[in-house]
Amino acid sequence: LRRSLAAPTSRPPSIEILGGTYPTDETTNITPSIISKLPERLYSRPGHPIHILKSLIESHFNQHGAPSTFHCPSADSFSPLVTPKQNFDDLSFPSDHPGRSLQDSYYVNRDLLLRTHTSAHEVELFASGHNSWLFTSDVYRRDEIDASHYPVFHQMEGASVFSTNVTGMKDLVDNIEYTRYATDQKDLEIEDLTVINDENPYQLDHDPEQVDLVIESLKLSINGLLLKLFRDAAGVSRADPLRVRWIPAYFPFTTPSYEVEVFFNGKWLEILGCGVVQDATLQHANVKNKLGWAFGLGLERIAMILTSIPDIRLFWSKDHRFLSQFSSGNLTKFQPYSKYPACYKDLSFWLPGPTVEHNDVFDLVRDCAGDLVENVELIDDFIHPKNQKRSLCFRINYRSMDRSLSNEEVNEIHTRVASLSKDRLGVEIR
Ligand code: FA5
Ligand code: MG
Repeated sequence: LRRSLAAPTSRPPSIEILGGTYPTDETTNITPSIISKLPERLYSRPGHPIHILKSLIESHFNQHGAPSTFHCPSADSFSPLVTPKQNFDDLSFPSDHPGRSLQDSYYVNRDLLLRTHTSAHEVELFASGHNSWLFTSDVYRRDEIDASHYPVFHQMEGASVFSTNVTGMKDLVDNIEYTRYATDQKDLEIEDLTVINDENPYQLDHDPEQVDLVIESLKLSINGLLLKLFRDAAGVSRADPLRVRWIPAYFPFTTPSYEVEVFFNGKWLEILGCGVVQDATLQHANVKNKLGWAFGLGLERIAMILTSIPDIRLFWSKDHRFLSQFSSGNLTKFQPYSKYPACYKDLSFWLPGPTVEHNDVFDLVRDCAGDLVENVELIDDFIHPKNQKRSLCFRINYRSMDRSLSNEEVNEIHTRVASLSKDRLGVEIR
C-alpha cells in the first residue's frame, strides 16, 4: 500500500461509520463525502431506477434463467466495510494488483476497506449453500469526476453452480435446454470473439467437456437477459436484432473470463464481466465438487442507457422532478428538466514534489462541492524551466442539477477547494 498523502497530524484517531467507531492509520483515505453516502441504500427504494432495474433482472432470472430459483438476499445484511481478504485475497488477487492500492480504493484502515465490487461477497454467498444467487449492492472506487463516473455505484453479482456428478451435469444440460427455449435467438446478433487459449485457459482440475457446458449456460443466460433488458424493456424495435459482443477478459477469480458489450446508439458499451468461477473461491466457501459461472454488472450504466439519464449524479438526486418520473416502477425514458448554467473555475498550483495523485484532488473537490461538481479536467501541466517546479491546472465545472448557483456561492466553494488543496496536498496555490 502506498502511503496516504494526508499529514498524520490532520488525522483523527478514530472515525464514525454507520454507527461504529473505527481506528484510523496511515492508510485511512475514506472521506466525509463518501461516509455520507453509506446509509442511502438506493437499491432498496421503490421507485428508484436502481431498485427497478434490480427487480427486473431478479424476476427475469427467476422466470427464464433456470429451472431452479435464484436466492436474492438483501444487501442490508452485508456490511459495505470488508476486509482485504474478502475483497481481494479470497478472490485470488495477486499481492501487487493495482485494485488494492490506496489510489484506487477507500480504506478505513489497513484491515478494512469499502467493497470495490460485489464479488467481495462471493465466498459468503457460495457458503450459504444456494446453487444460484443474485446479489446487488453499492460499491466504492476512487475515480475521476464526469457524467459517467461517481465514487459510489451499484453492481449486481450473479452465479450458478452445478455438481460435477451425473445428476449435476443433467441439471446443467436441463438448464441449457430451458434457457435456450426461453431465449428467442433470432432477435439477437451475437459476435463471439472468445477462444480458450493460454491467455484465457480452462482451470487445471476441470474437465473441458463439463466447462464447455457451463460456458454455454452462462452465454445463454446473459444473452437472454440482455435481450430482455435492451429490447423488451427499452422498447427497441423488433425489426433490428440486438447486437451483443463477447470478448476475452481477465479477472483473478474466474477463468476463462469474458466481457460483454452491447451495441447501443452507435457505440459498443461494456456491460459486465463474467467467467467460470475459480476453484479456489469455491474451496474458500467450502463448496466441493461443483463448477459454475459468475457475472458482475453495472446497474447505473445499464439504467443510463435504458432511460437516457444523462448524468450519473442524478441517481443521488432528492428532487421530485427526478424521482417522480420512475414512481410507476418502470424504466421509462427520462424527461430532462431544464439544465442550469455551469460555472468554470481553474485551480492552479505548484507541486511540493514530483507528482500528486489526481484521485486525491478529485476527492477533496467532492468534499467541498458535493454533487455541485459536474466534472474536473486537467488542462495544464508544465515544469518551470528555471526552478524545475511542476505546475498543474485543473478546470472545475460547477453546476447544480436542480437550481442556478450564484457566483458568490461558487466562489465560496472554490476558495474552500483551494485552501483544502494546500492543507491536504501541501501544494502552493498560484
Ligand atoms: C468487476 O467488478 C468484477 N467483479 C466483475 C465480475 C464478477 C467478473 C464476477 C467475473 C465474475 P469491472 O471492474 O469490470 O469488474 O466492473 C464490472 C461492471 O461494473 C462493468 O462492466 C461496468 O458495467 C460496471 N462499472 C465498473 N466501473 C464503473 C464505474 N466507475 N461507473 C459505473 N459502472 C462501472
Ligand atoms: Mg471492466
